[in-house]
Amino acid sequence: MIPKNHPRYESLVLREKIKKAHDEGYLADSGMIAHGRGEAFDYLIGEETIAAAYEAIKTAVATFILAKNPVISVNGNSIALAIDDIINLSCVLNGKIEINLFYRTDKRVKKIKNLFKKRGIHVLGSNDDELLFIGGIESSRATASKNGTYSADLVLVSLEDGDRTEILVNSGKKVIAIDLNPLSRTAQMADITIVDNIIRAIPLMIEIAKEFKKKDDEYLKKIISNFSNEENLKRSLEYIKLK
Ligand code: PTJ
Repeated sequence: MIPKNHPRYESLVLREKIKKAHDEGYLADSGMIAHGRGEAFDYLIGEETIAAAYEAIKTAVATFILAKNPVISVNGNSIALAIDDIINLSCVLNGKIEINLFYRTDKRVKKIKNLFKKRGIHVLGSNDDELLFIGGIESSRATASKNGTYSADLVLVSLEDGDRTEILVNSGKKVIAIDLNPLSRTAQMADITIVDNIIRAIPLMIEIAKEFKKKDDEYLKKIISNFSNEENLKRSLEYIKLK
């Protein structure tokens, strides 16, 4: 039981969620380590959405709205922290949800699929789906649903190791990454990187999506054309250095 007045209450609650997901068998063992890395970077940005991230979020939402077949890719960590927000985002933005695991086992896939099923949501990427493979990815992350990632024009990835984003980008897909580490391979290779905690980024995306859905395409295209991921990542790094 974490006392509510503990100065690190929020952070400890997230740790509990990660631990629970591990106990329930759908979070990879390494997911604990990945969470710790995220915590460290979150500390460095002051555990708040910085201005650069806010801009990346706006660009990400504009790009998402203009996409034809967008997919939200989920893994053990993203589900443990943000399953309900991810479902809300997929509803607001009409995005499919697809399971994509680095440490893929039938057991983990089944458990994650059931978490969505309990909430009335059908997910792609399970063993019942028509699965294809994206060439050049050596890990299980190569798995791609025929109607999802394989044919998607946009993939939102989060809390991911770095073996997929570059290949997705090179195959012509737009990639939006949520990653607290601006130096990670995923962050560097994505088209749009949101350097923020998934637990803050997704609710903000939902809020902005509701507003942007009322805008015309020209408005959205202007936001996209004013954005440079390289510049944005530099701003995040500067923020960390100067803090
Ligand atoms: O569930 P699986 O099998 O797909 O495995 C997932 C893990 C997370 C184990 C795997 O993808 C992995 O090892 O990831 P990495 O290489 O540790 O990368 C995870 C990235 O997510 C790091 O750059 C972290 O800084 C970042 N991260 C961690 N927690 C958060 C985060 N980014 C945003 N919000 C967080 N809460």
